[in-house]
Amino acid sequence: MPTSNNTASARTIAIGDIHGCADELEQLLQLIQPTADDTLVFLGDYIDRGPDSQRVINTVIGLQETCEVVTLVGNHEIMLLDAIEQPLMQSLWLQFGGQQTLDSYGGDFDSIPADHLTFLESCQRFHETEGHLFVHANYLPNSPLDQQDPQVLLWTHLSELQPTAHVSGKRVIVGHTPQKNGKILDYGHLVCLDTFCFGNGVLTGMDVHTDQLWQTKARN
Ligand SMILES: [Mn+2]
Repeated sequence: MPTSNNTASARTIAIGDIHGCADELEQLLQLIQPTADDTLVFLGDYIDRGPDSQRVINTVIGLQETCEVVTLVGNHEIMLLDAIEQPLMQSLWLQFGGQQTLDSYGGDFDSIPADHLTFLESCQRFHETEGHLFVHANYLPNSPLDQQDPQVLLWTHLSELQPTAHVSGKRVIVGHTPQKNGKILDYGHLVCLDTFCFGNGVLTGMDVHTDQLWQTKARN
């Protein structure tokens, strides 16, 4: 048996910031129809701001039965985990869209199930393949991913820092900086897939080998 990633039909599909938009995520997965040969790389920020963070996490956890799933951590997941460990951080997170997340769980921290916390804690800071690097927000071009400043990886918008090509020569796929026109940002060496789903934008998935795009928008 060949390993799944070596089959001709195997796709690697990156998915941008979901921010609680469970309907858009479910519609996107309907379009993509992932199979056991595919790898989905989620770029982080599953939660906050949008209407149903709990359902988003359920959907992503459930996908692990269907295909390979790589889940990056975003700054919003970090804020939630910090809020649980440090009560002083709670008001910050709640102001950044955490209230909507807490509401989706019924209103209090104790209602967040253990498997969801395990999921959030398991999310990775980066993912690297033969041709691509995946991070939530940004990178410094001359550092390997395991030596990057977490602040840059998780928080720095592309409006603050537009990096040149990464020293590895690999194309970097990021989210985090919302593209309010609903179009991906493509610098060639750097692609941003956060297309402002929780606002009035769309949720984007991209096959990083063919650049095929899928986008969904919930009916208003
Ligand atoms: Mn973010």
